Amino acid sequence: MSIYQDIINAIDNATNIVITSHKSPDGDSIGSSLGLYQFIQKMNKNVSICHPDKAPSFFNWLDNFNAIHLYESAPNKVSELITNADLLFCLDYNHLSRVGDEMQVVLEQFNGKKIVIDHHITPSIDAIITLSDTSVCSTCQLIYDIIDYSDKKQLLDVQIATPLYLGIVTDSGSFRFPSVQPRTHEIASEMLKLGVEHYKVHENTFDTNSISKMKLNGYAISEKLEIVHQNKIAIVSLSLEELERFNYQKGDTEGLVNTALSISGIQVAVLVTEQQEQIRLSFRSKGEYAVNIIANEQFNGGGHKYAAGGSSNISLKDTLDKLKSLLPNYFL
Ligand SMILES: [Mn+2]
Repeated sequence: MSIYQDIINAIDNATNIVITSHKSPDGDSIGSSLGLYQFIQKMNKNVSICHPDKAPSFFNWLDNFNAIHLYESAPNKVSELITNADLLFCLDYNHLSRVGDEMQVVLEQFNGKKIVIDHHITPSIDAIITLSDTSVCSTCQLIYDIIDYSDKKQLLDVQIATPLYLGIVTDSGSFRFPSVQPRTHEIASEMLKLGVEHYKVHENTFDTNSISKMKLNGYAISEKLEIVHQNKIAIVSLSLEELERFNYQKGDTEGLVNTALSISGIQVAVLVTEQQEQIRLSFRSKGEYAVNIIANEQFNGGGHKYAAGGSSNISLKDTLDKLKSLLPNYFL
C-alpha cells in the first residue's frame, strides 16, 4: 500500500483530527491547512485547524479562513482541541519549534499520532508517517498527491483545490522557481478543470496592496537598499521606527526581498527588519547559492536552498555588521 493511502487510512481511523502549521503563515501553510481541512470534512470526519498566529488579511477571501483557531488569541481552545485529538497533522514545517515556543509545549505534550507533510530539509518530528519531499515546490502539491493517489480522489472539488492552488502559486513564485516540476503543471491543469479560478486567486492574493505598503516598499528600495559583496548581494534593512512611520501592517514587507533579488546581477537578497523583540532576516537566492546554510548556522533559522529565514537578538546595526562580515564565508 502507498504512503498516500496510509495517510487516508489514518484519517479514516481517527476520531478527532487537528491540522497545525508553522508560525507566520504563508500561502502554502494556509492553503495546505484549508485544502486538507475541506477534504477531511468531505470524508465526514471531525477536524479543526490550529495555527500559532493569524495569517495576513490578503488571505481572508479563502473559504473557512475564519474557522482557523489561533493560539495567540485562544490558547485554551487550541490546547483543548490538541489534547482531545488522536491524530495531528504537521503541515509545512520540519521542527516543532517552528510553531513558536508556547504552542510547541502543547505539541510536545500531545500523546496521539502525528503525520508530517512537508518539503523542508531534515524533518525532526516524531511521527507515524512522514511525507517529506524537498524536491517539490510546496506542501500543497503533496496534499494534492495524497488525495489524487488515494481511493478518495472522487472527493476532490473546487473548494479543496482552490487553497491548494494558492499554496502552489505562492511557494513556487507563480510557477517560476526551479522547484516547479512537470507534475506541478499537471496538478495545476487538473485544478483548472475542477473549476479553480486562477486569475481570482492571483488577484485576491497579489493585487491588494495598501498605499502605505507601496510607500514603505518604495522608501525601502530608494533609501535602504545596499549592494555589497562584488555587486552580488542586495541587503534591505528597516528599523522599527521606519516601519512605524509607514504604518506597518503584517505582510507589508512581503515581496520586498524578491524585489531586491530581481535586480540584474544580484544572486542573493536579504531583508532585515527590526521587530519588537528581535531582528528578522529573510534570505532569497536566484540559484547559484544556498541561503538556508547561513540562516541555519548563524541566525537560528533555516529553510530551502532558495528561500530561508532567521532571527537575531542583537541590535539591527550589529546584525547588519555580522551579516556583512559573514558574506565571504558563505557566498564565495
Ligand atoms: Mn511551503
